[in-house]
Amino acid sequence: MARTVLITGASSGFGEAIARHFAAKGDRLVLNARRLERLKKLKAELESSAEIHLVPFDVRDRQAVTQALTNLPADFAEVDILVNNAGLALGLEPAHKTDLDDWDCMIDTNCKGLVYCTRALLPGMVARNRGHVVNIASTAGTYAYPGANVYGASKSFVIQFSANLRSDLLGTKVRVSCIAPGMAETEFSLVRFKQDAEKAAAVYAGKSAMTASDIAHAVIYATDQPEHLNINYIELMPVTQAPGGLKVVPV
Ligand code: NDP
Ligand code: 8X3
Repeated sequence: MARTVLITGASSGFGEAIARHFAAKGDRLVLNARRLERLKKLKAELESSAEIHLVPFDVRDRQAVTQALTNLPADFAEVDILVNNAGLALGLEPAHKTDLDDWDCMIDTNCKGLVYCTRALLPGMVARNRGHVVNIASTAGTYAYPGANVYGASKSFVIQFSANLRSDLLGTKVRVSCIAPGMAETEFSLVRFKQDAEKAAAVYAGKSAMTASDIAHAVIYATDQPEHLNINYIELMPVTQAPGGLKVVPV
């Protein structure tokens, strides 16, 4: 039976790939991002295989999130799967040199936006005793690297929020999964380096990074399990990436 899947950040990268994978299964989609033109293009492309409704809001806008998600059209209102994917990193400067506005934006998007979307849809899932929240974290939420400062911390928040949600929902049939990817080639670095395409391309050059489709496969795996089974956490990296170990340097 077709499920209703709401994906935030569906205008590029993982979100777009996740939308394509669910559409191919014939699921009903509610797609969010700020860039409406991109969402419209994706809708036009996928609507031969899936019913699609667009909700173009900024996840940082609490009122807009609540308004859109608690007033979905009847055919899309019973969301079975929420994929909290919208997010970003800004900058790679050490903590003492970063722009505080970048930190605000990452916390507002990656943490607050994710909880606004979750909070808006959870009551319906619990009332129906059916649903699945899939949160996109990052390996940066577990392994430190220079310049990850607030980005990594925001993803630690996502990992712990997912675990705590699961505790709150114990006793219901609502599932929670957290997917933590390492390096994947999307527009992520273009956003991190504020549209510097050369700098962004250098991140991936010769690295055989994962693709957005690799991450979509993990989301599909987590959401296709039988209803008695909860995938708590999936961490995935390209073969070319591994945690770096502890360092000691003279000061
Ligand atoms: P992209 O930049 O390609 O996609 C990010 C998506 O998030 C876009 O659709 C963007 O849409 C949306 N978005 C950003 N801010 C907002 C906002 N305020 N409101 C609504 N939508 C927003 O990057 P990825 O696909 O790589 O990133 C997706 C998620 O995966 C992020 O949470 C990222 O942190 C995480 N991640 C990425 C990894 C990577 O290596 N690429 C690895 C691990 C995790 P729009 O601009 O139109 O609003
Ligand atoms: C994105 C992956 O390694 O650039 O979350 O932080 S990384």
